[in-house]
Amino acid sequence: MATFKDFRNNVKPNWCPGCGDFSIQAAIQRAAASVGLEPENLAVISGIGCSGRISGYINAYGLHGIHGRALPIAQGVKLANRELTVIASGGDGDGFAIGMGHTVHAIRRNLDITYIVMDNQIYGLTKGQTSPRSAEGFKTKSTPEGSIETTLSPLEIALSAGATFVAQSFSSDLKQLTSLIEQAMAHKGFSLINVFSPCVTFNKVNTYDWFKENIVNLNEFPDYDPSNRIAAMTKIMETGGMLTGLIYQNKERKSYEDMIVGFKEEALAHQSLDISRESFDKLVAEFK
Ligand SMILES: Cc1ncc(C[n+]2csc(CCOP(=O)(O)OP(=O)(O)O)c2C)c(N)n1
Ligand code: SF4
Repeated sequence: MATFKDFRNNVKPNWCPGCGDFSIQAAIQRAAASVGLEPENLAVISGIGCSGRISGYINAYGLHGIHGRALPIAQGVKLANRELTVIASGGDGDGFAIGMGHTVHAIRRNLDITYIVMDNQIYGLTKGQTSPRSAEGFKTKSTPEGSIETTLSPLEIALSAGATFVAQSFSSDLKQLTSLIEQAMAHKGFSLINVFSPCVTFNKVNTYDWFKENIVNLNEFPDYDPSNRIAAMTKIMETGGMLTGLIYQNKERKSYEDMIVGFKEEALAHQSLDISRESFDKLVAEFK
């Protein structure tokens, strides 16, 4: 059986020392091993950004795609091979700016994949511009007078879009994050995990200390029921979106794959795609 070390490769991450993304990589490797996966059972598909490099640092199938397009690729991978556990990942710019259209529709489509957003509330790779997750008043090179736009709330959007699994975590809380990734992988449908992941180089406001002071852990509410969607929305709003833990899960709704009549469990590559002469002629006749 694989251990987390089997999900390591020999590529040295070129993230800045202290970047939150290191812990997210470690959490994915630990979770993959603890749910009993082997590297050949996992595909990690990422977008573009510092965060997008993650697919190259994990020993599994991987694809470093294009900006904002991790989800269409990940959904294609899952449809072609249902036997794979598929993780899509990228930054808050990747998923909530250029890729937001895909994010909302992937959520409502509910394919069985896990989407991990590495949310540093800034564009890291392009050297520090304001992202949709930056706070109002946030000053960067792109908003020297401070951002005048409202901060986007991905958790509220996910719930409104019909998400079946919504969680949030902090890269420093490796135990909680690993457990949430394990639960997301076990969930039969689309799972969103938004992870606060400090950018130590460009974001001098949302630092490790700032997150520690502002995060509200769901552990503080022992009676909280993650199957209650209205309670989830209320709690997200009450905590200004700073809630961490498993916020909402709907175990009733079937995944997209399970609703396609006749969609087989085996990967396309394992199926015989031969077609009889009779069926072929019938098909061609339909187009005459
Ligand atoms: C189509 C396209 N538009 C813009 C860019 C430039 N670009 C690269 S990464 C990025 C944003 C990076 O921020 P984020 O997605 O939050 O990831 P981070 O680097 O912070 O991890 C942008 C705008 C690009 N590569 N492709
Ligand atoms: S620039 Fe920021 S997000 Fe990018 S690797 Fe450095 S610390 Fe991480």
